[in-house]
Amino acid sequence: MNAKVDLDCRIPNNVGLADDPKVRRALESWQPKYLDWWHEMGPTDFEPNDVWLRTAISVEADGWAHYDYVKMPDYRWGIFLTPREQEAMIHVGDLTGTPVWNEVPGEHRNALRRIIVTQADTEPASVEQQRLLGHSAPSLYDMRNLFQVNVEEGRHLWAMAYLLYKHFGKDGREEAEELLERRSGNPDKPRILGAFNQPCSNWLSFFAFTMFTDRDGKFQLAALRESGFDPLARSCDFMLTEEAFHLFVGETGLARIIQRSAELEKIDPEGDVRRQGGIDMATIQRTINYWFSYCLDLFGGEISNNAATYFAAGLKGRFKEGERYSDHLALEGMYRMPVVENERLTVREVPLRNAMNEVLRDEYIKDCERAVKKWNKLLAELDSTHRLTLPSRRFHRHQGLYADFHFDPAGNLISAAEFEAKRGEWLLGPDDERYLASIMKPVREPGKFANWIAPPSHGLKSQTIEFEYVRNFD
Ligand code: BYC
Repeated sequence: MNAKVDLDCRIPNNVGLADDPKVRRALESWQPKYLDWWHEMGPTDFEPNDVWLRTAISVEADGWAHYDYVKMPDYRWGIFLTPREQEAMIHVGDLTGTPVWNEVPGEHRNALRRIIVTQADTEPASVEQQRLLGHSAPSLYDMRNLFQVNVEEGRHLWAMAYLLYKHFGKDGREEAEELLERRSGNPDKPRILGAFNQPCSNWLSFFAFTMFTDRDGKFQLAALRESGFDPLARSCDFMLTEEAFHLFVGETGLARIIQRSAELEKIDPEGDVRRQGGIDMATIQRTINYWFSYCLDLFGGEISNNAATYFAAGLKGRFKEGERYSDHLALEGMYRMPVVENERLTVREVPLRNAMNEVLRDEYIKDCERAVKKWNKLLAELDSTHRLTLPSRRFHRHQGLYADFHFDPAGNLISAAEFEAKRGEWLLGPDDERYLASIMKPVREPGKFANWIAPPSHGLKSQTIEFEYVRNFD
């Protein structure tokens, strides 16, 4: 059932495309449309540059990636599924203990298509959101990381497009085409999920995006890796390998900004970070509040019939379902959830299956809290009195139970007027955007970094910080 890695054909893959002419031809006809999309919506102004990129070339734990200079349009976007050693069993929901599906079961076709299309849609969306950031990159190191993230999101789109072409016939073909037609932030043909239509126009937002939004990706992919639909589970498994680097970019990028801000605060006689050309802690906090709250929405409603159905049918599991849980039916438990009733917060018990979105959101929040703790430790080490926090899960929500109400960052119910009065204090806004745009001038000398961010502790792979990660500028 595992095909060998084929790197010499038009679409590198380990899914046996050479022996599957129908799907191969379909994907080969999608390829030029994908490239047209990349030439229109990718980081187009950097197409002539040589970028020192990682390319996936196999699925072996050691040596799955190759590093070299590549021009982005020549990147070899491939399709790789983690191989199965033996026949796997469904381990989520009502069919636990029966063999996984290698084909889509008719009764789950619509649900699976919807999940795959939603996942797929986020990949090109993020490339679109980030397409102009190369112009204001704080270093060649960071510019290269941005492009690494971009090409790999493109590869994740390929992974999902393959599933659509291989398993969903005519509908799959149409969905794959539409993935290249929707546009982030376009009111007439927006991307599917809210966070993927928000502008990401500066590097503080880019690092918050890779920290918080890519982290939603980590948890959604981890839930889909538990799926009874084996090709989806195996695709997501391999995508997670690449995703780890994107999370590193976000978490360490924010840490480097926080470090530099603490340093600049000490340099300025009045502790005014902006006067020193840096990013003050209040702006960092507003950025965290903004992106974290939009990303909480990506987990869907707190009480969700969709989530219960996906779990029952074995389409989506919990984070590390196989390792962490012994009861894979989840028919018994209840989840205690704060809800608004009669204009006050009260706790309601929800059957566990209906609370699966919330169970996954809990894991996500825990992981984000871990990172914030690390940043605060760094602030303490630098003798800064500032501390960063995550806002309450109820703050600034657009999906689910809390979307119709207003809460302060501590999670207290407040009026719409109170929220509006504080919006500028709590959330990244136009004044911040203007200031951030004013300081984010490109730095392209190898080993040099913009004033508002500290250098990383080391270079990438075997390279130094001074390495020319992107070259061949006009
Ligand atoms: N925005 O039952 P509900 C990544 C809709 S990120 C807009 O509450 P459900 C990446 C929902 O579609 C990971 N609409 O939620 C990161 C439904 O609409 P319909 C992406 C939303 O279905 C960075 C209605 O509200 N992967 O990989 O249980 C860079 C009620 O839905 C939103 C996935 O998302 C929203 N935020 O859960 C690159 C995994 N939330 O059908 C990549 C696949 C909900 O009534 N997706 N709605 O019209 C899923 O599993 C689920 O669709 C969701 C929603 C978790 C998103």
